[in-house]
Amino acid sequence: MKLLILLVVVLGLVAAVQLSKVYQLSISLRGKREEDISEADNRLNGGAFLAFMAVFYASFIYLLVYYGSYGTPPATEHGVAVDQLMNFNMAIIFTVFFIVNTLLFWFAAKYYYRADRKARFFAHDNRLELVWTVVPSIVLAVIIAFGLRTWNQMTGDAADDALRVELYSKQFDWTARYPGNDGEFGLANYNLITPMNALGIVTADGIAEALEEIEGKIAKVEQEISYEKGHLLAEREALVAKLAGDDHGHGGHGHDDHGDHGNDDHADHDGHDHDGHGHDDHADHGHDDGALKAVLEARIHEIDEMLASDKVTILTDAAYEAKEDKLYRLQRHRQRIQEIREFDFDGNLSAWEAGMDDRIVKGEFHLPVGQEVEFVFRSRDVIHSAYMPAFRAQMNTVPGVPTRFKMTPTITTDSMRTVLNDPEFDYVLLCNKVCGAAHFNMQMKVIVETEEQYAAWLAEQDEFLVKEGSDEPEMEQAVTTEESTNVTASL
Ligand SMILES: [Cu+2]
Repeated sequence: MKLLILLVVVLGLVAAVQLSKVYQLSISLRGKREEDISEADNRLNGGAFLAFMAVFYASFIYLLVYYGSYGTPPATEHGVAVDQLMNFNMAIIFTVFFIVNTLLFWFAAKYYYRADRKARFFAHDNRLELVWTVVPSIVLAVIIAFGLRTWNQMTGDAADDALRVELYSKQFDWTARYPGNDGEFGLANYNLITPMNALGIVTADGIAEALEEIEGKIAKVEQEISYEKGHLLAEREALVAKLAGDDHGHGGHGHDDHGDHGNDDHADHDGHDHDGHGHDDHADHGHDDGALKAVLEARIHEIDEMLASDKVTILTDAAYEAKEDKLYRLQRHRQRIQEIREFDFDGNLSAWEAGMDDRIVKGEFHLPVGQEVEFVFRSRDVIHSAYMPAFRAQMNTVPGVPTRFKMTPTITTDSMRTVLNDPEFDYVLLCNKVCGAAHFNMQMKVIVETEEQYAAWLAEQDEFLVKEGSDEPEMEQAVTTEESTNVTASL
């Protein structure tokens, strides 16, 4: 098969070479030079330019008609302004686009080369320069002013009674968080992220649990390191050599228990601060050698037992180093958790308690119609982009840099289904930043509904930390139940 393809390619090349030879021969027979092109050829090329323009415009208009719309009317207050801004910009762009391209292709067709015609030499014109500098400047200034006004509408301060929703992105899904009855989001810290606490919400229990988990990991790695066979054997060999050869050693090298004694000795010698300690010094020395021997022997015995136990590990040098690195990282992680400090909101509500009644939802989240919503965005891993096309809203989510914007939904999901005559329609939150392999599937359903429906839905959502037996969460739960009965009553 490959041979066949190769044959076709080779024969094709041979044919092309032969054809070009025939062409050159025919030119020389007609007595023309190769670069002489007839007027008929030029006219044909000019016509082709016009034909291309027609196809170009037709495909452009086709794309515009089939893909040029969001598919829904704007479903937020600011969305109307965004659409106006978009239409205004597009009107300017299309006008310039059609004028420039028409001139380009039409001139190419009209002024194709003719031997008896000479182009006018035209180097500079101040008025022309002025026109094409000033006009675009004014147009751009208007676009920027209009754009900034709309941008400020979306990103300005939210009203005090605005609903606050946090959208949290990670590869590859979204999580929404509602602040609960206290209206405050609990503090979050990425060091506390565990399978049970995907947002890393800070609570006293959460910190205790995270510490416990990490202590377990540290102990495991420490054991793997201390039971490494090669290192144990090397240590044993060194200890045996020390026992045999170095009876008068002053110690203080290698063993913790003994290190203290050694240090005391040094302090006395260096500081000349005897004050009657000289006596002790001698006693220590006498005691020292015997004690050192005992300690060394104890350690050797310990090593023998470790080597005999089933905990013993065998690691390559690289694996041993990797374990040490891992231990270092875990210890640093533990330190960071220990460094998380408590603070209060407005002097009364502790940030550690604020998170306990937060409601965390996945898959879909709900918004009440006509109520201003302030979104706060956080990201765990890479930059994602929260895109809600029907709301004409988009914002990057950046690890370590919370972002935000506000919007007021104006059309419920039900109304939009009626408007579009599509019972399947749903608002969506999409990731609009190519963030990895499953980026295409990173989405969350958004339901816009009446205030009552929303309240009923919210009441059904679990609070982050509801634990039987502890006071506060129980109280919170009582409030929730009360709230949901109110809702039922009002329905
Ligand atoms: Cu993403």
